[in-house]
Amino acid sequence: VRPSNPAELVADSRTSRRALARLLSLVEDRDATLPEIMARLVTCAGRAVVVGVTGPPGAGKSTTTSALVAAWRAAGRRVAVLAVDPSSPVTGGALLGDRIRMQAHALDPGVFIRSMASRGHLGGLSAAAPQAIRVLEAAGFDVVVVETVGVGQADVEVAAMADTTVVLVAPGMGDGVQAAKAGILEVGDVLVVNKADHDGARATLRDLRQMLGLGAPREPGAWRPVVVATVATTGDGVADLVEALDKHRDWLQTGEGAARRARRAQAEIQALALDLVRRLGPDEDGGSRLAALASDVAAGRLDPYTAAERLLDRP
Ligand SMILES: Nc1nc2c(ncn2[C@@H]2O[C@H](COP(=O)(O)OP(=O)(O)O)[C@@H](O)[C@H]2O)c(=O)[nH]1
Ligand SMILES: [Mg+2]
Repeated sequence: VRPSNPAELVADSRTSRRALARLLSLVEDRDATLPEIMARLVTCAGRAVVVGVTGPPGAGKSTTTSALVAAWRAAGRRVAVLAVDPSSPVTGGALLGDRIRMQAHALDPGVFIRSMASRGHLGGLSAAAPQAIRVLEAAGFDVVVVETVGVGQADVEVAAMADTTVVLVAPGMGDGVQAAKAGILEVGDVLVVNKADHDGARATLRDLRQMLGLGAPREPGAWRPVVVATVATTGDGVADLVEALDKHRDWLQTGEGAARRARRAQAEIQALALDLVRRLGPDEDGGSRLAALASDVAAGRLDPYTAAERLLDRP
């Protein structure tokens, strides 16, 4: 029997992968029970460290994530990985390759890996990802990794939802430059030059440090991005990356962590509020109010600003 009521699903998600997977599908499909589910998860907020991993396709995000998972597991931490493609409504082939790279952890009960698409979400994954993170926090994971596929605006937004954002580039291919153009370097708390076994890694490191202006003065107490070189396939440098992430986590305790989470909640509330307004169509509750206001505006009895205010004035 498949438990289907929200209370049971939430209770079971700590021990049953099936319940957890079902909850994430409900998030993905923007199910009507989501408000109730989210209400049940309120007290679990902030339990996990959320690490965003982004960077150009092929730079080694999945391989690096897999190496990080191994390191965290060795330290006894439970890890969930959310592989998301913000630009695609369907789970694409890129994520299939990720699954293969994560296969080493497939049988570990302390690891949960899930690909997610933006089905049904008007706000795309920018709206769905925070809810998926809430579900995974409630299920008892200590670390939630959100890996995005590329360097588009949506990828940057999703990655920036994390407590700590890792931006990964590889030598050559102008990856560093591409990342800089996409505005992705600014969101990186930790920058990784992966494939350090390739020619040009040193030049990429230098370019990156230059682009970041690492020597430039910053506000006192501000985080100074850390640049790390790794070979994800062999694990070289992964310990340095783990150390950089731990250091950032400690820095977050100074108050910045709470501020980041509040900013993230703000974006989440706005996305949900916009979604609610958009759904005040003819078929939803409030639709008749919209129809009445619309005919008043069309007939010249009411101005549209007042109508909009009245629409938001929910009973
Ligand atoms: N030589 C080398 N290859 C790597 C390294 N990291 C990843 N790769 C390879 O690069 C390819 C893309 O890696 P993947 O993790 O899927 O990249 P993603 O698209 O950013 O997730 C795979 O064939 C990996 O085996 C590395 O440090 N050195
Ligand atoms: Mg990948």
